[in-house]
Amino acid sequence: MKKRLLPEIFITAAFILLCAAWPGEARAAWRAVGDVQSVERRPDGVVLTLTSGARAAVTFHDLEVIRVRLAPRGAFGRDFSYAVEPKDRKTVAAKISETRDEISLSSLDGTTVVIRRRPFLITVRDPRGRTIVEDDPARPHAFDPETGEVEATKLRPEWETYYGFGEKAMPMSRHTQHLVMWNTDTYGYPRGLDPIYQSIGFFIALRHHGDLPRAEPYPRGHAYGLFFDNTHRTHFDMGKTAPHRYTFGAQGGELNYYVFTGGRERTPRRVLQDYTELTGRTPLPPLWALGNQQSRWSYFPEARVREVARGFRETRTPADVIYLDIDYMDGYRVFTWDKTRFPDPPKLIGDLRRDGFRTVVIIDPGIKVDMNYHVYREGQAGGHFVKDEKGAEFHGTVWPGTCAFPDFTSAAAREWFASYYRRHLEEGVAGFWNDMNEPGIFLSETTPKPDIYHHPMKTFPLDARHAGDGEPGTHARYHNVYGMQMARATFEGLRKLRPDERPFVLTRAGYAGIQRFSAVWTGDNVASWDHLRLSIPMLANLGVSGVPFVGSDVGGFSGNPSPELYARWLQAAALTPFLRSHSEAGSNPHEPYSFGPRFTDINRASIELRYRLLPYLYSVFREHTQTGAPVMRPLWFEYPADDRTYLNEDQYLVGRDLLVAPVVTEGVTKRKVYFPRGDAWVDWWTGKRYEGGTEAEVEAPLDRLPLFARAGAAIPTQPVVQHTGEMVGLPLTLVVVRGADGVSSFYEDSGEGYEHRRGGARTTEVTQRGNGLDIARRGDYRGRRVGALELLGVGAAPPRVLMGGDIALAHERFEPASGRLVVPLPVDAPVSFTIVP
Ligand code: MIG
Repeated sequence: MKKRLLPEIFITAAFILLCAAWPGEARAAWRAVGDVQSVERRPDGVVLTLTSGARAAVTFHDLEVIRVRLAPRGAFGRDFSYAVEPKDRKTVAAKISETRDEISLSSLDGTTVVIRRRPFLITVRDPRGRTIVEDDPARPHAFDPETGEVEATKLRPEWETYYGFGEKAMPMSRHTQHLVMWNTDTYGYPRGLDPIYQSIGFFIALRHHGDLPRAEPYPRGHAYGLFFDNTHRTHFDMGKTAPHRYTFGAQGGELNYYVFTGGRERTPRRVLQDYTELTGRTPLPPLWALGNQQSRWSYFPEARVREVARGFRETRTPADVIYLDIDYMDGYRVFTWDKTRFPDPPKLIGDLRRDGFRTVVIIDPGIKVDMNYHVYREGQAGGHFVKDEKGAEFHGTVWPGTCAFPDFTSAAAREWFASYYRRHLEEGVAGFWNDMNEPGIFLSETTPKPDIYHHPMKTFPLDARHAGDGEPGTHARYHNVYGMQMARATFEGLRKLRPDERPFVLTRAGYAGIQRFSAVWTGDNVASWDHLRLSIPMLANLGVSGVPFVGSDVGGFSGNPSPELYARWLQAAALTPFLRSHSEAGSNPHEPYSFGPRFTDINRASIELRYRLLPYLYSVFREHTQTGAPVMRPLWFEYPADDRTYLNEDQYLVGRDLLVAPVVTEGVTKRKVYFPRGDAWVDWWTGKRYEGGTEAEVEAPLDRLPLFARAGAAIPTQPVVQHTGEMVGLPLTLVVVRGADGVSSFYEDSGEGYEHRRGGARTTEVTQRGNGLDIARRGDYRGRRVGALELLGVGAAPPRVLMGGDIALAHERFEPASGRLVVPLPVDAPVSFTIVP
């Protein structure tokens, strides 16, 4: 590799110039796509030739999903996408009609696309003829023939808010923001920095309709979704430049986007269901991966790892996973061990496993250029590395020094790389953590930490060459999928090597569809209150971008949290889908038991709460596999008719039934909580009832996470365990939230493997109607018995619970302070109860 050691000042100047010269300003070469010249009918839509020479295909991808493809030079590329889950697709018939001015396509359910001919403009209408989204007539689809850039602009109604876009260090709604997709290693990213690690060009638009006539059959919030599937550097201007429009575009490739109308419901739920039908869902993770995870850069040597594990068990702080960061390797060579620090990995991993800990190790993409290193030698011999513009092996500097990089856009390279996981699996490693896969590289040997956020040299040169799975292309084209394809290599490799186990993969970079392969963490955050606050909109928006298994480094990766900040962070994160503490080398210890005895108790309680609720959390993961709904949900996702939820970003829902309102401000012991309209909520700790559509100030002493359960719900819980291995056979306690009728269900299977796909699963449905409580079961899996009912929110005079219609249950226990009536059930308890007030 040419060593390009530019003086810092020059780098900074180049960076500023680069920003200033970014497109959008000089529009001289831009051309509108023009008028419709000819129409070619297809079963699912039309292909249009436009006067600029561009061609557009407007088709129905599904009844309520419209696809627009626009090739500026008139020739469509191969129809291939890394985002779209490969599966057989039915063709959706479109009814096509033409007039002098318009072409209109309708699907069976009445969703309609109206295409204006002069110039080419698209409007999407719902089955009742109302506009969902339309092009801005002042800015038709356009392209720049010199640079290859493409762009589309839609009208933006007042008060339309936007969510999703994957991982952004931004507030809940992204209206009036300008966003860029270009995966970037952004150590210690400040709020607002963009882009960061992930590129997901999907968003959900939500619009409040104000007071509508009574005849209005829809809820007052209407949603639709848009996914721009283009792997080049893309941008989205969501009403920043002009509030009445939004624009999205890319530096190359086709305009290729989908509009999700949300069907008749037009709800966020429906939009996300359709988006995840297209790009896939996260399969059920192994149960242990839902446990508490502990990481650090790095725990070494082996004695330190054992000491940390012991620390958890001795302080009775539950945990399931321990991580090994880069220092376990021999000179940062992936798939090797530092034999001094870790003389006997299988022994260590086996001992940890017997103590209930799984081991996860980090695997980076950089392969040290070293002829004595078998991975490099074999990769070179197989031609598996990314090439430079001349076709020679591309080299860049990362942790090991000079490295070559597997071309994960090649199936052969993916398989080759994945084959090395075999050894680690044999050693007992349970999961893998793919880092630095933006890909990030260092500016030089002397700047080990990438300290300039967006310098173009922080990744491969734009003209480096990739195989592109049969569509060879430059790094400019494939940069944004590199990380996802690495995670895919890992996931698919593990599936093959261990067909009976569910893989656990964690990745930093990704593209739309990453959820099929991996969990995602939000990279190098900071130990600050602001980053704690930011973690909620970041994670919730990842969830509605189709990525459910997400978490942030608890306590903040860089810097040192105060004991209070760490405790509040752990509370806030306790019920997030992926729970992991992680911290930078050189920082103070970040184990939950390392902040003094008082905080050890507080932190233990946060983790215990998670373990109590694991049966519920697991059920919510299962729900994701069925509907695409996220595990961690922003309030508006469930309550789109309540516009007071639209900008809420310091509360979240776990599934449908739990509302979490963490404290994210220093020194505070109360906070305001908004209860979304449409349900009543019961305080988890006091049993106090709050009506939907109201706000209340609640007590939040340092040892309490404000938590509320939806009236009418039934939530499966279990006794505290030290790790998921202790769950087997433990009876469940069903928390029955009083105060409304309702139906909830929870899901059980063995927590590992694939028997659940062959009938080894069970769903339990719990119905509360008036005084009746019924439990119904579906499925063959022999799950755990309900050992007790816990009626929450029962008030001062507790009811009596009768088995069936008559026999009163003995041994009831009433806890007035927590508004709970605990009713132990005999082994042969029936499935119907009467609750007599
Ligand atoms: O250049 O592996 O985001 O979690 O501890 C830093 C060392 C590389 C960045 C990851 C961080 C990890 C660290 N890595």
